[in-house]
Amino acid sequence: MIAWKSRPLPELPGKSPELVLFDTALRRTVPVSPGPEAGLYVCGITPYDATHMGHAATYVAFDLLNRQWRDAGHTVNYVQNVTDIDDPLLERANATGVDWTVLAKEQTQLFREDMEALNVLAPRSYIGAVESIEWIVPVVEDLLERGIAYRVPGTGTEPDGDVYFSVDAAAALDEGPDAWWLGQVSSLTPEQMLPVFAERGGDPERPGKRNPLDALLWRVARPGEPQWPGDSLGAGRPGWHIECSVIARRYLPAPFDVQAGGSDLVFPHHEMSAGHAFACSGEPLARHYAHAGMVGLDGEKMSKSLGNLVLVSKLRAGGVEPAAIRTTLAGHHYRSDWFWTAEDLARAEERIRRYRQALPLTDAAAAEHLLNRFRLSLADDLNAPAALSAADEWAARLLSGGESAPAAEQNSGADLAAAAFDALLGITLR
Ligand code: 5CA
Ligand code: ZN
Repeated sequence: MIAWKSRPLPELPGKSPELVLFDTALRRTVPVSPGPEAGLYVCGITPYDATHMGHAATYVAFDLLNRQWRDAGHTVNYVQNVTDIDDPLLERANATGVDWTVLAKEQTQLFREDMEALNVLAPRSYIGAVESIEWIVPVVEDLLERGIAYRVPGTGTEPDGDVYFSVDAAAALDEGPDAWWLGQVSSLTPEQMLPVFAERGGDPERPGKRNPLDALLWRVARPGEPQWPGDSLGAGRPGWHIECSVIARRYLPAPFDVQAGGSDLVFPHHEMSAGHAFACSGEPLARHYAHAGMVGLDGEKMSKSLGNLVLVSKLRAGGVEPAAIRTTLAGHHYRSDWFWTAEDLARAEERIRRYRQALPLTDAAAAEHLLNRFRLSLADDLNAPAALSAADEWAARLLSGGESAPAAEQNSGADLAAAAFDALLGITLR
């Protein structure tokens, strides 16, 4: 698929220190030490109601990671998928009488426009589930041959032949330091996993499964559902976790540096994607797992299924500046759960107004100090709220009067400060 367009990244003098990041699987902050090229996979949208503020928060969070890495001197191989075939997309298409391919195309396009407006750097590879089916089929065939996957017999309501991933067979493969076990990413016990699995696309009650937590790899064709050739699997369509696992392994080295998404993906999605990858290759999928907190509205998680959405495109159409949306998001630590409010947006608009007023007043030394504080804050687990606090102090000092630098210096200071906001926080002040 075609991604969106990145805006040019302003150049900054010097560079960021190496990043320390909270790793979900290890449950602590760890130094992340990529090679010259860092690898990042962020789970993309299921395109049926894009882009709400929760999506925006997650993609902006990992855009900070992308920017931090680049400023620390790495190139970044950033990969993102689009789940352009899955049950929720088909359900929405059926409920609204829209062709599912049209719905997916429209919503993916809207998402691209929102990402571009929010100054999110584009992935190098932007890959749809549909275009990955031909790579998924041989992987599932291989897992079947090796006894790590199995076919489930039909019932009165379900046809014969859906293929499931055996979590027990995968966990028994190897006990080496790189081995996968059920709970490696989420640290949940099987008892804790069951209700979450049922809530997030799993089917623990499906008769014929060896373990209720086994995940769907291939769903054989049902009448009226889209289907693709599956060679020995029979026609059908892929499960969700194998999609990201196969795309990530195809476009990134093994293991790559960070697998990311919202915290609703920790289990089962990232747990199973990691399990699939290890079962296929004997290597871990990723070195680190990072997750953004959930954004809610009016006391509930913002979600397409609940319909309590604040859409980026609606705000933009209503005249809200994308930089103000980014500043609102940056005001919350990426790992915290929080609720979107209009007051918060208004505070961000006020912040930007002050930053813009302060910009022509800054001298080079104040701008360098600000850049340094941005770098230290972001290298410390992407602490954007701390970066904004530094910006608030910078603006307050300049706006309270007193110092004003000579004209020539003012310009270079303003250029540097504006470049720091843009390159590190993605906030465009001018
Ligand atoms: N296509 C799958 C991932 S492979 C998916 O989860 N799609 S999604 O459209 O539901 O979500 C897209 C991204 O936004 C995911 O990373 C998800 O974790 C994140 N996300 C969804 N809802 C929220 C929310 N309320 N707050 C923060 N992030 C969210
Ligand atoms: Zn995913």
